Amino acid sequence: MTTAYIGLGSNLEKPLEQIRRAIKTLSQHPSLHNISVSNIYGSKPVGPQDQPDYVNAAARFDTALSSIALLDLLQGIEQDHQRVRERHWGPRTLDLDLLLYGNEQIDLPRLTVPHPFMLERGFVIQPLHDLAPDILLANGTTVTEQLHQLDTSDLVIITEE
Ligand code: A4P
Ligand code: MG
Repeated sequence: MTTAYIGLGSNLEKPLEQIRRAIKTLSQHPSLHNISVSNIYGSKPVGPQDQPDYVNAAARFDTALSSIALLDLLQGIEQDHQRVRERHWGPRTLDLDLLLYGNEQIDLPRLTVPHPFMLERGFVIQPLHDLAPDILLANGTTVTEQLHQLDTSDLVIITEE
């Protein structure tokens, strides 16, 4: 079993419902065990500003799936949400990013882990902090220390787990 962390994001088609539905799907999946979910946050878009605000969260679970099989599963759930992806860093109904897969460093054409932009993104690090404040990130700092480097003033808690 490997412990994995994922980031969830949505800013189209009732984002909070998208995130809640994705959490339910993940919780009920037979290959994902001991799932825990962060608080759910509202956040301002990073990247193009002419798009709606996001809803973001993170989840942790244990799985016997390989990293690629897990990516397939996550992309399948994105498809089930009829994800529309119009442009890079643009609006989407559901985005599931594999943040961490155990301590593995993965560099495949389809998969880079740890997720390349996670360290600089408050909307990733804040929910990750809810789940695992003390784990070490790729740059050698804890999630708590990394959080203190970031501006999280645009984040608001929508629901507390
Ligand atoms: N891929 C490689 N590594 C991974 C990984 N660790 N997890 C590949 C998931 N996918 C990974 O992803 C493109 C390809 O990346 C996939 O086919 C997969 O094989 P995508 O999500 O389809 O592409 P994208 O959305 O155009 O780009 P990207 O880089 O995934 O966008 P991000 O980084 O997800 O950013 N602002 C706020 N406040 N909240 C957000 O959630 N999200 C984005 C999207 C921009 N701004 C945001 C938010
Ligand atoms: Mg993505």
